[in-house]
Amino acid sequence: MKQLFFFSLLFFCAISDAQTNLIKNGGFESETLNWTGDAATISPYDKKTGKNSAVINQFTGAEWKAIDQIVNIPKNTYAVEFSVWVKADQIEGGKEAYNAGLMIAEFTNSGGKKIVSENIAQVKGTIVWTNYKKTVLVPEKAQKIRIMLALAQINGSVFFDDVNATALSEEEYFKLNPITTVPEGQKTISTSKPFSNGNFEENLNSWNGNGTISTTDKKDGNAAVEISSKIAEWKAIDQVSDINKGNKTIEISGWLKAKDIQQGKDPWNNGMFIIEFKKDENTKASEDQVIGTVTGNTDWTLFKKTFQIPEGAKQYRIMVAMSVCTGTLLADNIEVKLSN
Ligand SMILES: [Ca+2]
Ligand SMILES: [Ca+2]
Repeated sequence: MKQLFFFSLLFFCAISDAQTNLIKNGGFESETLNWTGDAATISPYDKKTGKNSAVINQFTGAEWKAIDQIVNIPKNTYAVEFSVWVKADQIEGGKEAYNAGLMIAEFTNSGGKKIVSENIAQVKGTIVWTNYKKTVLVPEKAQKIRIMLALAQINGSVFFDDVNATALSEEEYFKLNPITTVPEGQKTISTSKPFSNGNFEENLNSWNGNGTISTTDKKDGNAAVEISSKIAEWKAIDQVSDINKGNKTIEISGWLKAKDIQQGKDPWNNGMFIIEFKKDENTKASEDQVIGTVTGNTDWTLFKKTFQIPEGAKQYRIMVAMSVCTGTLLADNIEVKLSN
């Protein structure tokens, strides 16, 4: 009994841990504990929740004034959802857009070297308490996040409360941010057949959509598929194949390469390799699942995943997509293994 209790406690911790705020004392209820720097003071009069908020005031000089906190990114974190409540009082002037009240999330490697920096909130003038939210994909090699609350070389007052950073696993992330694929009406009618021509040696045979064949840049053989987009729109190739009775799992692998892919408005607006399970032509058997994503410039990279086939799924659609982003995506050697 004792042991059972111990295990359920562990299980409970594992679940709740994924959803907890990575930031300590984000509501400033313990004044400025856990925060570094002396630029902020506690405001018990003007706050969003609880007893306190933190305020950074500056009346002359327009210097950089900030407090910060460094947090570790938990293992298997795919994205971090940031949220903060901000209020501004007379933040005026400043030549640059970043001369503002700011919350910045800087992803760093283990040595503290900056990989990428994202503005979560950026406020000017006078505004009432407003919630700012942004989800950022964790860049490769990122180990820590430095959260900065700042008045960036400008005069005025900025208040912060309920600073939050929640780590999301890949599954949690895509549950919260389901991928919007091409409208059903635009999809071509599927025909019953096994998956084929994943190596693009027969050009675009078996595939639907807007790809071209690349014979200069390929992983293997003579050809790969290339999907290029100059404007941020959905551009993809896809192939629908049958699931046989008794199939329980499906393993999908394929090679992707990104050339100058600029992420679109949403974090998943990248080069993507996706599987969709279907009950019939118009009904999905589950949310779309991601096999891999690429952005920027990458070399040929192998992505491989195994999925349980959802209840009632009769077909699967494999998509290689430029998901509302610009640049060029290449794919080659896509393989599928169904097993019972
Ligand atoms: Ca508070
Ligand atoms: Ca090939």
